[in-house]
Amino acid sequence: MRPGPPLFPPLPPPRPDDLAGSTLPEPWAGWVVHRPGWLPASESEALQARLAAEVPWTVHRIRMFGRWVDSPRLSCWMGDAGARYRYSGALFEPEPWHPAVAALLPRLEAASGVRFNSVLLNRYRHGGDSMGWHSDDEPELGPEPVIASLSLGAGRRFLLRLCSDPAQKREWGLAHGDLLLMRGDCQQAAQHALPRMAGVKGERINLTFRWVRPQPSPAPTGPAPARPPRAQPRSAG
Ligand SMILES: O=C(O)CCC(=O)C(=O)O
Ligand SMILES: [Mn+2]
Repeated sequence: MRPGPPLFPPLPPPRPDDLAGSTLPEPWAGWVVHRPGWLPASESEALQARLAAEVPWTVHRIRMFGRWVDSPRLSCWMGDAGARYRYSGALFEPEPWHPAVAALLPRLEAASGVRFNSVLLNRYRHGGDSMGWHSDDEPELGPEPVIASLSLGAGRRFLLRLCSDPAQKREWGLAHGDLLLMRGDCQQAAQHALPRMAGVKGERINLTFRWVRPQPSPAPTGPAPARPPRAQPRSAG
């Protein structure tokens, strides 16, 4: 594990370019920073191809309405040893850093103003893969986590809605190489989702970098284990 990051990194001060050109009112403007094309296209292409081929992708089993179900995408939890993550009723041990992701980490940290010790990778095989409404509000992320999300591949819609009034929504288009930061009390006050998009044929990989408080070893009674992906690509939920 790398030495010495604070348990809960402070919120970085807004940078001059964070709000430049943003037409969003508060609270959205304070929650989300979108930097289109943050990673140059040639780097994004090479990274996407490497990650698709070399990451140990699995279908995470998640708890929904009291049942264990396959999540509708492929995933991989990666990070420092001890950066375990409890998510949708399951506890995930981190895979070791992929060298290409580790090489990116200092740039992500410089762009975000905080340290990260882990990343959730999600692979959306086509427009039928998705992520439902949720907040990244697990206790090990701390009270106001800064989450840096890097998108590679097919463009997809990213939605945010208020917990107090779900009809109030905002939408961002996330394209190849885009960086999106979520911060402040975004995870307490809002939920986000990556909806299905019927017309999208291409694949997308998304990496959400986080700082998780290192967790003790799990009790022997674990949740349903993740399993390798099936050959057939379509999934329902
Ligand atoms: O794929 C995305 O853009 C969102 C991913 C996400 O919300 C997550 O990993 O928690
Ligand atoms: Mn999320």
